[in-house]
Amino acid sequence: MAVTGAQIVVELLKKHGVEVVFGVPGGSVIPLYDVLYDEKEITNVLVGHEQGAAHAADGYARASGKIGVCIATSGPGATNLVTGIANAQMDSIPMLAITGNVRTVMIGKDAFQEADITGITLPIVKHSYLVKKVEDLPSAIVEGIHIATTGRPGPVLVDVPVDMFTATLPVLPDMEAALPSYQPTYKGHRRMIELAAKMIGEAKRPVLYVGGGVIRSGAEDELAQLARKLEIPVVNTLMGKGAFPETDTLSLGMTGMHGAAYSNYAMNESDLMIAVGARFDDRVTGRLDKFGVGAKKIHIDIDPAEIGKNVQVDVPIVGDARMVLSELVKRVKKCDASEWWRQIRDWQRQYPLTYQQSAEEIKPQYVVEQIYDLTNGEAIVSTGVGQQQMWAAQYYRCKRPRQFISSGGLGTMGFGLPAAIGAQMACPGQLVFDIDGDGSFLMTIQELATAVVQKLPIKVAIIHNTYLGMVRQWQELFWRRRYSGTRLVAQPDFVKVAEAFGATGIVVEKPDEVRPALERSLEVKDVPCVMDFRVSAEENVFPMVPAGGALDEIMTDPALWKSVDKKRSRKAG
Ligand SMILES: Cc1ncc(C[n+]2csc(CCOP(=O)(O)OP(=O)(O)O)c2C)c(N)n1
Ligand SMILES: [Mg+2]
Repeated sequence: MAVTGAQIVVELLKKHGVEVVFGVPGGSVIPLYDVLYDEKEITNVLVGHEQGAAHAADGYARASGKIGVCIATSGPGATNLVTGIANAQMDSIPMLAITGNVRTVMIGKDAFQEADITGITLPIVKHSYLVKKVEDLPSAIVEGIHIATTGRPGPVLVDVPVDMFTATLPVLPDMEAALPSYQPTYKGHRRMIELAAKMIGEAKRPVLYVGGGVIRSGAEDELAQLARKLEIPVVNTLMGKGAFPETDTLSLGMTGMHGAAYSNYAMNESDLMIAVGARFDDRVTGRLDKFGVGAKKIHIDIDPAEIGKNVQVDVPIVGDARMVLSELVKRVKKCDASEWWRQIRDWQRQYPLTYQQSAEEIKPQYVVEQIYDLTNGEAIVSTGVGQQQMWAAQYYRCKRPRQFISSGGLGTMGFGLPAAIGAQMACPGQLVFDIDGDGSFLMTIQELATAVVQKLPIKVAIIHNTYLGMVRQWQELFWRRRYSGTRLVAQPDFVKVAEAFGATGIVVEKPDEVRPALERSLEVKDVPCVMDFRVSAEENVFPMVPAGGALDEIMTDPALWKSVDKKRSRKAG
């Protein structure tokens, strides 16, 4: 019996293990939605805005390790996906975005709801297809999934004119992706691995610098073996949270602009950096000409384009982190890093990650600490973007991969709630917290309806500081407190908003109400619980490497102790 393009898409999604799709229908995708209507094996999640669909697919992928799928109609539906696609591209998230388009004969005629979405997204996808013949539809889906999920993962867009959904093929082709020119390198070069092992053997102040690539590759066990065998410090990026347990004595936690001072000092003073699945992002390196000048560098990455992109390295190893680490670990011996550890422990004592507690005002860091304590560090945590994201990263220490779901590369406000929806769909039995900003939350607040319909017991902790706080912090420190456009003057009553959507809302105004509110939220089943934490308005995220500064120019909270670099912080303040 003949099959339609829409049936082909759905059958191939099922064949590749897709269990949930997020989207909004429209004229160009009605045939696809019509097939989904009868489909038992795929949950069809209607979201409020296509950006929410892309972020939910992204959150689903991050939490599950599987591909996330989103669907949008032609024109505005497709363009609404753009931010979410760019977000997935920057953080290497496997995603399939299926868009409808106007009929093939109408393409290029400025037809109603026509947008050149393959053109628009060209720089922000790993690959894309515009299907012009129904014969090409099966390979576009199969190859698309293959490309999105292999090598360095990323988003693939398949744009399908509506008549391709209704056109038929005599049978559903049984096919595998055949892409001779796309062959990612998984196995690291043996000679390079040997060189790396030798370099590690000679190092006195080595540091393992691990990023999201470790999580994408599933290399956490191999990484832990290497770290434990060598007994050397491990720092992680924002994306690398959970790649190595941040609770481990070898872990120095997050490095970079808002990483712990000791973690940044360790990076800067090291004589050997072993970068694994990390890309020397500017938020990690700070000023490049002062970054790790005394360190040799080994760079393990599956994407050859990352090697030497920002930083020249001594030993490049192109390959899959898991495969490379498992080879490397066989060839190394324990390092003698006792002197180095003495120095690091000293820094840890001198510059701990800390903040000033208050009995009157709720400190945002305290809220995160309490969430951490109550959930025993086991929850899945998504975030918005801004100060709250950095406090979540600093104070919610992650024990396992896929636990921390945050927009790293693009820094997309509004990511938190839809990403939490995707994560909760992927992990129904687990506790999911969205630690969000008052500004960020508003950007995709409509997805509360999605969470209510799907009966998702997500806990939303709004760090309500009445500011676009991170921008305000920069204005305070570097722009003479000229708070232009950063005061959120007319925030809605978040409790009423939550209730209007059919969720539970709790307002929290005093420090001693924080814990009881969180405990109450755990009792809320089947609907989201929105907690409005009225926190101190002008709290800053410290420590901080000023943009463009070197890692050793890190500023600590002037109120806590004498700044590491007094001159700089006085000037900035
Ligand atoms: C979509 C988007 N627009 C603008 C920005 C720039 N930006 C970065 S942080 C920030 C403030 C975020 O405010 P809020 O969500 O309240 O978080 P807070 O910093 O107060 O914790 C802004 C506007 C961004 N990252 N994303
Ligand atoms: Mg805010």
